[in-house]
Amino acid sequence: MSEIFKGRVAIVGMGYIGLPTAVAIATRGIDVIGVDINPATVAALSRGEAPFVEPDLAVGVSGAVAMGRLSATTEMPEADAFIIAVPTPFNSDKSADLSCVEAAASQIAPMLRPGNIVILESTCPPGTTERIRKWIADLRPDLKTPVDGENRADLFFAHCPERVLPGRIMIEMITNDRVVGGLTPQCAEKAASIYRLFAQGEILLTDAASAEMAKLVENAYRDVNIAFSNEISLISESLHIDVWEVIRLANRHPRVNVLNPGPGVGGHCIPVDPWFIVSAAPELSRLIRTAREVNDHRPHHVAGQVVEKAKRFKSPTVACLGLTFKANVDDIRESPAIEVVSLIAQSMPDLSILVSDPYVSTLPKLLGNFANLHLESAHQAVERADIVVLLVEHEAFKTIKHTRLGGKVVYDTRGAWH
Ligand code: SAJ
Repeated sequence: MSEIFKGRVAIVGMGYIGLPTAVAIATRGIDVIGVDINPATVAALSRGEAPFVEPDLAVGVSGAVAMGRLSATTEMPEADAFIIAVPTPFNSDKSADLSCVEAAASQIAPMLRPGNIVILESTCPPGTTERIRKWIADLRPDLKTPVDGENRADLFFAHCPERVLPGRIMIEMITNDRVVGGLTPQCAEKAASIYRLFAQGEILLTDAASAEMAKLVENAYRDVNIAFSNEISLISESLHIDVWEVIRLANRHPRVNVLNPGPGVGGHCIPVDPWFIVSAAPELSRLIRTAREVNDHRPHHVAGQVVEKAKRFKSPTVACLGLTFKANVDDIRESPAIEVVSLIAQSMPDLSILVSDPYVSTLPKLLGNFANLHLESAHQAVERADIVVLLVEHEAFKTIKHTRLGGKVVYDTRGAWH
């Protein structure tokens, strides 16, 4: 029979993954302590408030805190299970920066007692769960860790990669299948007992390295497919063929599903994770590397197109709609839209640029220093613009009436008005 988890869970990192996971577990009647280095995050959670926007998260946080199941702290507590959900960006050479993971492991180490489990949710290169075991084994020689698949140990280690889509996190957290990779089968089974508390999808047990690689493959798969559509867009543009029409037709084939071209690939996952595969096997990752390069080039191409269009006017005003990394979220991390706007502003200092995003109330740092750039309401920006560039297909923009765009040059990088 499957083990049922009882005990207390500490989740390290109260971000886009850690906090929704905390809510999902706390709502099942388990005590969860959220740990974060940011005192403002901890203060917001302690008041029962979510520190960022994600559908249904705010109500989940206030409910879990009011029930007394979810609390937050900057200090590592004692617990039965520790889930690490901290950022894993890349270094300048595109290798993974595991400093936050290592810091979390070293803070968890002194709190560990026999029977505890440490679960890594952050996306990491293959072998990281084993590295965590080693870091902790060095700090706690008094506790036996599972070496070489040996089952008898005091501590358990697993990798359970998150795979929820921003904008649908609270739903996908519950409904997605879940990959649970243990350093030993016992580790996997123990980790699964936690995910079974809330996951309605299937729990797929495996080893830690396969789980680590599967997660990277998921995001690289998406990146390669978006690169394909971005390349089709470039080619269609050069042949004066409407790419949206091409994709619409091609996708009527029963085994074809071309994704949407756009101004580039953003967020903290897809532009980052494929590099972990490339740096693990540089000689063998030609397609994955090229896809990254194709997608990274997109903002430059889109900005170049806008500049070309602007040159046709005497003193043009350009409205750039959308700053977040994708539609209907407030997340601006690695946003290609911001890069596009910044590239345009740099190339044409005399151009008047009006930017608008219903999820962004102050100009992001990268855009703060351009004298020719202002944040505006979408209504005002469109009204005053000669050129309207749609960078993010927020619902609020999709409903802009076509008549309001009449007489303007429209560059819809997302095909939302097609
Ligand atoms: N994008 C396109 N064209 C498309 C689809 C997306 O240009 O057809 C762009 C988006 O605008 C955005 C970027 O790609 O800038 C990434 O967006 P996304 O919606 O594809 O993915 P994320 O980054 O929000 O979430 C991904 C998801 N991974 C996969 O779909 C394989 C999610 O399930 C992961 O949990 C998440 O990464 C993560 O945290 O790793």
